[in-house]
Amino acid sequence: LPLFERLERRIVDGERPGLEADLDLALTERPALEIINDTLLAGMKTVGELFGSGQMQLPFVLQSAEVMKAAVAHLEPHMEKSDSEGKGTIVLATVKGDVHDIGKNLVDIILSNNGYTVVNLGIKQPISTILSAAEEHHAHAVGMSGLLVKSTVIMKENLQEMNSRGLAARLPVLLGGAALTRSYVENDLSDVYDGRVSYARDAFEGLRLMDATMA
Ligand code: B1M
Repeated sequence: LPLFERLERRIVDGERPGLEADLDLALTERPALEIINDTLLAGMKTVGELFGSGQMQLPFVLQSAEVMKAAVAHLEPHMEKSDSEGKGTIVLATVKGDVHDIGKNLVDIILSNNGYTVVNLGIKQPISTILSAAEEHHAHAVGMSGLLVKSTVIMKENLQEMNSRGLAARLPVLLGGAALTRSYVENDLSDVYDGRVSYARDAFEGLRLMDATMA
């Protein structure tokens, strides 16, 4: 297979040996971010479709995710970094009950490379932990990721909790993850939080929204 198809295939097949060599080769032709966005994420999309239609079993999905993570880790040092720093602090977490973190970690990389301090709490984080971290780090925003449909319900509860703690005036919220839709966030979730709630389709929209929030 040609290089970029082979790389995409590696994600789908969860094939790690030789990954780094292929990525190094790919880097001579395309920037790191383009490799992630156009090639690796296309592979993850196929994994999702195969899994969703019952053609792929969970252990293989896990292998694909591990190859994806290794690929991103290998590419990260090659990503463009802006000179700006100190643009603000965001606490980032995957919500309670949800283990998916590839997207969240991409958001971390993109924001960190573009001048933000990111406090990445990891997966399965209850709102109490997220809010303690936000207070401790004087965060300017909270970012929540979730890929399961049940995570959208958790996000709603989290926003209600934030509202009842009176955080709306000072803590804007950024939401993302495959289970969400723009209309669910903008219509249903915005209603439960008196502060700013924004939906980011991908990590770059997350960056644009953070820039807009901090402006
Ligand atoms: Co899971 N899984 N999974 N899974 N998994 C999904 C989400 C699913 C859609 C697959 C499917 O059925 N087609 C489905 C959810 C269905 C539903 O809820 N209705 C599903 C399921 C069912 C499950 C389990 C329940 C399976 C089981 O155990 N029977 C289980 C859940 C465990 C749990 O969470 N409690 C499970 C487990 C796993 C693995 C552990 C095997 C693995 C995760 C490994 C890991 O993350 N470390 C996994 C994977 C890999 C997937 C799919 C195939 C791929 C997810 C991914 O990494 N995509 C996924 C299929 C899909 O999403 N369609 C699926 C790439 C990633 C870059 O995309 O995270 O969406 P994403 O991030 C994007 C944007 O959404 C956005 O930016 C990124 C791009 O730039 N974004 C943000 C994300 N977060 C953001 C936050 C922001 C801003 C933007 O600001 C804060």
